[in-house]
Amino acid sequence: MATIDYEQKIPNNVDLKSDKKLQRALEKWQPDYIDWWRDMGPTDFNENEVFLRTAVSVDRDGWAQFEYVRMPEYRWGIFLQPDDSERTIPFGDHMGEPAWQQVPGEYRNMLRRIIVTQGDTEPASVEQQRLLGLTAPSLYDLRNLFQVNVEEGRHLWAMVYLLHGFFGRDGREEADELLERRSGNPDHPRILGTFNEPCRDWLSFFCFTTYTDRDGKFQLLALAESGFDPLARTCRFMLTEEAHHMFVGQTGIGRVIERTCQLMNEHPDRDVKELGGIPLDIVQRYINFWSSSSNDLFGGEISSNAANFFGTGLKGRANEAKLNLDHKALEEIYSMEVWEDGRLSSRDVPLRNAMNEVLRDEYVNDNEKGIIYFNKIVERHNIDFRFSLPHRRFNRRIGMYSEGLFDLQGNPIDQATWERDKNALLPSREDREHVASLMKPCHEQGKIAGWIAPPQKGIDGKPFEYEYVKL
Ligand code: BYC
Ligand code: FE
Ligand code: FE
Repeated sequence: MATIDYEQKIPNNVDLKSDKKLQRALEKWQPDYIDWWRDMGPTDFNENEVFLRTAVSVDRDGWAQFEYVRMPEYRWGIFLQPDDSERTIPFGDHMGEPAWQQVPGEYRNMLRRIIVTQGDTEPASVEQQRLLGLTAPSLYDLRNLFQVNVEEGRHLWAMVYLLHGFFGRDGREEADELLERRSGNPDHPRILGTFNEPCRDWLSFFCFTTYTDRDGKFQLLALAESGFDPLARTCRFMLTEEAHHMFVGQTGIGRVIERTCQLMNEHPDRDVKELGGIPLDIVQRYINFWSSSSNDLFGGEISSNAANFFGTGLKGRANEAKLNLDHKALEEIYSMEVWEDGRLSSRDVPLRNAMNEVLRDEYVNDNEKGIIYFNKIVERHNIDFRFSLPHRRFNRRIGMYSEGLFDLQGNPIDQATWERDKNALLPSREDREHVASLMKPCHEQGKIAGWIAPPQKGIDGKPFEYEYVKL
């Protein structure tokens, strides 16, 4: 079993103690990380004991161990999927060559940029979520928030390990900067758009963990195929943590819907808002916002960066090695609707240049499944409302569709129509104020706020009423 050495100051399964130089670099960075956590993490709960899971082994089954931990004492560390010394590069121009164990010199800058971009999102999300604990709807939810937070912290560690271990001095500088940029700070923002958006209420949190963490899932799947083996193995282990983040989001939105449906059926003649629930159309608008913003995280539809990432073997498609595909992707074309001169038309793009769109296709598919789950809930309550996923062209800031305005079905609309309809498409100020008005903490054991249904089960076989956080 690939166990993790918890005797070390930095838990790891990469035999850190025999690499003194790396150990020194990480030990120097660690106090800055803890300072950042105490400053920019869930500050008000650093002294509370939280029922958290920690990785004990990196094998598929053996990893979850639950215990009470104070967050700043969480055993952040460096865990890689055990190596497969036979692994070859599964795609691109170097396909079939042994996977790189060191940074390929000619791709160094590109690789570092990918790792920095990935790394930057992790602390950003912790910053975005840092005040949510103050308004948690239950101890169960509070604990899930903190579980997500500590794991995103560990994902930062994962990228810092790569920067320190493989990039020398500029890697160390990048690692320092990962603790210096700040979500939403106009002078020193995080790199990608969504990670600068405020996430002030729990409906936003559930949408974030559904849609933004799911971008994380697909980006990690693509990087898990990387020809740079340490990155691939790091991302494989991160993916095991990611599933829980999306569970929190998906079931969180589902529980909000569940509660609203209950209120609607109990009081058919009254306004859900007055009953302290979140109307379904507001939930839909939050979904519209976070899913469209997260669509941007896949980059432009036609991208020479994406073509280079693929050609060089640094970033593949999701599950590349397992799928029966032309792994060179040199001959194929991808047909897409392009937005040019104010109209849509069809164009064939060399597949490598369309790799962002290929990954976004998978993402959109997964998002569609989530919508089916939401609709099952409203159907079960016999309520005449159906959720839908906005078209990928809707509300974009990145890529060619950002040049136009589109409705939820992806049809072009003019500025006047957008202005007229935008409060029906995206959360309005009124929507946000209503949601904000419901954000009162419910920190009492076994209790839950009125705008959300309790979960079907608790964590690690414990009941919902369990004391998940000792306040
Ligand atoms: N916002 O060729 P283009 C996660 C920039 S989430 C701002 O179209 P490319 C997590 C782009 O950088 C997963 N800028 O895009 C989730 C480029 O800049 P330069 C994070 C953007 O490079 C929840 C320019 O626009 N991982 O783990 O093919 C909680 C033109 O770029 C954005 C990764 O992202 C944007 N949305 O693709 C915690 C994986 N999009 O060169 C964690 C690593 C693009 O003009 N990153 N730009 O300065 C990548 O693979 C690529 O950088 C991207 C962009 C897919 C993000
Ligand atoms: Fe993450
Ligand atoms: Fe995540």
